[in-house]
Amino acid sequence: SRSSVSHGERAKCHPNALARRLFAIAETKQTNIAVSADLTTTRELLSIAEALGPYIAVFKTHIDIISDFTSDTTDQLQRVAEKHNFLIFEDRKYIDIGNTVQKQYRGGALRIYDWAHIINASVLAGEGIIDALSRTIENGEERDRGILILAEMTSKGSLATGEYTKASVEIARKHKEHVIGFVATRQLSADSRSDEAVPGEDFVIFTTGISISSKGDALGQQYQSPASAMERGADFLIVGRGIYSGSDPVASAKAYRDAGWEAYLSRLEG
Ligand code: BMP
Repeated sequence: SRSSVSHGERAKCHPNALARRLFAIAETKQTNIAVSADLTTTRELLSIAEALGPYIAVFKTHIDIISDFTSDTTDQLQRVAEKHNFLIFEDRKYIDIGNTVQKQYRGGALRIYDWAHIINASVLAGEGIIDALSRTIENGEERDRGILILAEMTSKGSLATGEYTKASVEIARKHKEHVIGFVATRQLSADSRSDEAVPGEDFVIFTTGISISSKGDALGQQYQSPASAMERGADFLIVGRGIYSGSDPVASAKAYRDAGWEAYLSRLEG
């Protein structure tokens, strides 16, 4: 991530076409919000996508929690994504041997490759998982596909730290054609202004565990504020219950968008 550079600049210069598209969306819609739409029916999923579409850059799904899933669920979601110009991120967290994740990504009942622009994977199983997912992208017909490496987690006692997080960055550096960045709580590779900056490297940081009003939940989730996450180097803020669980999700989405965008602008000036 290059936190001192504008989304507009990154939209022009990023080597990956999907990342360019992502930054262009952020710049055009003036939002760095990814809503985590953890809803459990097709009707709720599509209605929140339709309502929040104008205020978000990315729509994050857990498609395996939809109780009435059919291919129509994701066909319709793709239409809403085109209408409101956002990307779809399936938070599948692939974590298995290469041969298995290729089947989980490309096939099965969910056919995630067909409709999700962005997926994520853990490197617990080693570098082969990223190789396998990259090959699925290379052998497929969709060009706008990208991978995020799950480099850290926000849950209490997370073991995704230290050497694991370091290995995440090293593996990402070897797979820059398809790995566009990380799910992490902070900047992981050097800022472009620092001496350690790697020329041409521009990983995108998606940060989960964001709330304006809460510090955590009863099951170990830990939150930080939009301003704190942006200060630590986030590029996109993933917000779930903070947006969809209140009485007015649209008003909440606007509040998170404003907070995230204001923090982004002050970082640019800083
Ligand atoms: P919420 O904002 O309601 O706490 O939801 C957070 C979302 O981000 C969930 O979909 C969860 O699966 C995901 N997530 C997380 O909370 N922490 C992580 O470290 C990684 C995640 O993907």
